[in-house]
Amino acid sequence: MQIDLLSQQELQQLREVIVAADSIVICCHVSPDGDAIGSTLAWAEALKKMGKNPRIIVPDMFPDFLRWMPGVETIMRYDKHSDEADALIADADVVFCLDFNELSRTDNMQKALEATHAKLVLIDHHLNPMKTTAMTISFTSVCSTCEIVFRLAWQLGLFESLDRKFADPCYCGMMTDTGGFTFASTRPEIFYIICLLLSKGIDKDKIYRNVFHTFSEDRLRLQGYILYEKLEMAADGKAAFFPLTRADLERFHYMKGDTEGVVNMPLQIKGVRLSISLREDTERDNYILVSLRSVDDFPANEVARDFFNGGGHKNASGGKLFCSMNEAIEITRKAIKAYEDKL
Ligand SMILES: [Mn+2]
Repeated sequence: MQIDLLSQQELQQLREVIVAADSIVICCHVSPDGDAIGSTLAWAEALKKMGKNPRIIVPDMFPDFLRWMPGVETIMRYDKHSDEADALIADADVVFCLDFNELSRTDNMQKALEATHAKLVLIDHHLNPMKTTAMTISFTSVCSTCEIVFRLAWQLGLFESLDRKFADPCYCGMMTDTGGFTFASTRPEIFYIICLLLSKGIDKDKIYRNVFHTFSEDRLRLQGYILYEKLEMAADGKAAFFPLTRADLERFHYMKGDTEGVVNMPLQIKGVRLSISLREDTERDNYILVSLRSVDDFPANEVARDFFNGGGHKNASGGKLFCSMNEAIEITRKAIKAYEDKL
């Protein structure tokens, strides 16, 4: 199995960048997810094996279900410690930018990253990587930044010396970016790498539970309520959508993240190819957040663009509407009708 990603010349360049750096910062995108946190932690472990002492700085809060990962206590939040973080970024020799493709994705950290004299090295798998960096390590067909980090560590010859502090977060990011290996995960390298990570003693079943089985009672009951009371089928059972009002959310003591993933659930119904969620913003009036999911070649991003002031990926898109929920429901029905022949 071919694990190497870089040419010998690129590998040498990366090694030189690392070896020459006295102070290293690793950062990721705003609202960090499993891949963002996992890859920063795993890369930090790899760099430690090269004798470095990198600092991880993330723009803001990350979810509680990532707190079990070894090393999370070393992560500095920019929004809480911006002065200290600014100094670290300004004095860094190298800043590794993980799991994002342009500096605006770091939100409040963008200015500091633009101002630093440090070499910026991108390690990412999103489309359209930024070009302004000292080295751009971008592989858009790789499932996650964690997988890239694994393969870089492997190619740098670090695998033998690494332990669970590397393997746990690395596996976590690969798992979360593929929905537990249910999408974007058919390449055999992924499972070869999992095999290697298992040899480090990771408990993959426990990692799954730590990340995915952490609902509050309210969150699970909200899902049940949505599916039982709110789901509306359309286009002869080939599309489904549901509206969530502020009152709905209040009834189930809504917390940020509680509706995450619910939009995928109608796709479990046989024949459904498009699912749309409409959610009233908790603060702004006449502001509806729209989320779209599809399967196969149905272009959810075109529906998002044409009807919901949005866009995104073919199978996962988003948008927003500035109207009442009743109007939003009408727009949704119209959108599905307009795309019925593609469903
Ligand atoms: Mn990612």
